[in-house]
Amino acid sequence: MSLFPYSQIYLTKAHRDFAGIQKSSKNAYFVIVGMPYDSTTTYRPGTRFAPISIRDASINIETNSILNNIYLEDVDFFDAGDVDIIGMDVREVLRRITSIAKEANESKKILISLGGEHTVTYGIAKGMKFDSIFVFDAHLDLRDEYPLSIKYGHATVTRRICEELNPPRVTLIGARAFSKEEEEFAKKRELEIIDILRIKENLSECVDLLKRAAEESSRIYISIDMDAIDPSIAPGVSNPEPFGLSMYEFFKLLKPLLTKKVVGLDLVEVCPTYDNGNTSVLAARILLECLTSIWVNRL
Ligand SMILES: [Mn+2]
Repeated sequence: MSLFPYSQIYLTKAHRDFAGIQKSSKNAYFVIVGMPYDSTTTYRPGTRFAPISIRDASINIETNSILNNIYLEDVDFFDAGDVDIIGMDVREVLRRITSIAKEANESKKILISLGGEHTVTYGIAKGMKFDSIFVFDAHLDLRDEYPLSIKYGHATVTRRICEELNPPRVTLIGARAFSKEEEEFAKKRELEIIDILRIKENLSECVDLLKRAAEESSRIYISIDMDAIDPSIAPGVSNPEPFGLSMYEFFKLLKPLLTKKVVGLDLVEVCPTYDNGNTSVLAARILLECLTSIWVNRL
């Protein structure tokens, strides 16, 4: 039986598998899917090239985990390739992504998605069952429309998730760039925002808060927008914002969330056309640490 009996028609095998390792799809604990979409991008285009670029980077780094005492080849994952969505209408793109997320979720595989722009997260979240979503992002992505009249895009994604999917817990981590409209919506909806100043001034308090939030959750979804990390470290993103997370801060905040409760995780907004190569390598390293962390906590 194929992993994705229905959505197979929407997937194209990548020319390289993540980390150059391919295990059987049947036994895979994780399934990796590329989502090369960037048609709503308003500033620096090119995130459609991220899945290829991150896979290329992943075969050029060592497979040992920094956070866990294991190697990536000890983890059961399967790289299913990329969804066929480049340049398509956003509603069709989201429909395809949702069908894949739903199948992964129903077959009890943890879906690891490689963006693409942040918009893909809405499609994934719609196909998943979870009660808590944790979003690492410099931005709030809580605009109602952006640009005017555009409802489904990279700057409205968290707003659509809140309004249409209504998860009980929404936590935004690393925020430092937003409009008045977004701030008002966040207050009204009582979203938990762990902003950058709070992190810089009291990291351990923020880590404890996330630990508690993870304990109180039963099914966790994680979205990592690479622009949460400081652009001096991760320059290749579509909308860079100064004063971001260091790698130490990022991993300290992320680690307590990487439990057996995770149902899916995405890493979005890597933009190879504006990268010096470092951002894709960093993305590959982050994914390796996520896979190994969730794996060691699976029992
Ligand atoms: Mn962002």
